[in-house]
Amino acid sequence: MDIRTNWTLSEIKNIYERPLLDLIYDAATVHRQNNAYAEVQVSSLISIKTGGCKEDCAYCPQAARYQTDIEVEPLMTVEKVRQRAETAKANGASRLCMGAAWREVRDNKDFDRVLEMVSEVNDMGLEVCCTLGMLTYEQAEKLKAAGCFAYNHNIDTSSDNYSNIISTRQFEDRIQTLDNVRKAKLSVCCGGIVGLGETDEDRIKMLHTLSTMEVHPDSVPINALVPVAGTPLQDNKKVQIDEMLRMIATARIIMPKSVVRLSAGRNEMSLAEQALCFMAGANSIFAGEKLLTTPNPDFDADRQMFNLLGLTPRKPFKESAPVNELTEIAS
Ligand code: SAM
Ligand code: DTB
Ligand code: SF4
Repeated sequence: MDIRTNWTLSEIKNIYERPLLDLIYDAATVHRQNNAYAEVQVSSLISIKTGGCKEDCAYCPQAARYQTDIEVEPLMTVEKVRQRAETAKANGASRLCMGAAWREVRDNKDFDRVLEMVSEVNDMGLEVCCTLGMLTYEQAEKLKAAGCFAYNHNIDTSSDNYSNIISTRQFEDRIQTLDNVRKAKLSVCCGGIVGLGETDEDRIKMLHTLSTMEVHPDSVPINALVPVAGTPLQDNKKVQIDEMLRMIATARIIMPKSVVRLSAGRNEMSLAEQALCFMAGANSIFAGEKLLTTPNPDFDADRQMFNLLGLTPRKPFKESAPVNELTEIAS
């Protein structure tokens, strides 16, 4: 199947609005044609620097300006990260994603320590992903040289809705960082959140932005908002399973070879609901009892789910380079 980067909004809308079972069936078909559909990538998250962030992302418990329950923690030691990586590896994770509550990366001792963490974890045979906020091209190159495999930087919502959610940076800033990441030949991980109060049109526009990037993101996390007390979105309505399914299935159809990650929100989902998400084309999860600051199913629960559904965890470095760069792009 051709990888298209010229999707129109109306094409995506037509897919997104199909009757739900037809949409899931079509997405499952695309998934089986393009991917080893029973293989699921297992990533584990570590919050290497928690809370106290200057930004005002309305969903985020780590923004300093909101009164939330999280404990602010300075940058972790390399040794602690190594221990956490060991546990993740022993539990079948192939990727370790290190998140920092930073607006942007600064060229200082903290960044040097992150580079050390990257190199240690890479030496353990795990794919390393970082999510550290905005990044220059030179910083992206340094991460790559240290052994970083992927960089996560979400657009979160549509460009139209962006300023309702975040005022301390612009949508364009995100796109600029993503360009720097792609140019440094890091695997690009970029997706968004459902449940911020956005309309279906915003969701379709967000998927349009992702699927019309010059090269599709290699992985696309679809997060359901985890409403956290103290944040402006604490009382938002719980995301329903049909909303997640429409997002995952549409993402699968328009970005057939990207890894689509069923991300935040799994703690609130039944096994049957998650099974439908895998059927609709999700082929990655975050595993381990915590995401960054909020609860997630533990490794044991996911092992049982994989056994029951006949899923297997994907081995690290299955693709030695960003998957979408290896593919011819149809115009
Ligand atoms: N500070 C960096 C940044 O913003 O890029 C990296 C860490 S930040 C916590 C990574 C992503 O987590 C955000 O872009 C957002 O998509 C997701 N996220 C944060 N809080 C969330 C929540 N309460 N529910 C769902 N997703 C959330
Ligand atoms: C992504 O898209 N989701 C992850 C990861 N990338 C960094 C983060 C989810 C965070 C959920 C809220 C929390 O645990 O703090
Ligand atoms: Fe800071 Fe990232 Fe949270 Fe925004 S999402 S407040 S940038 S940690």
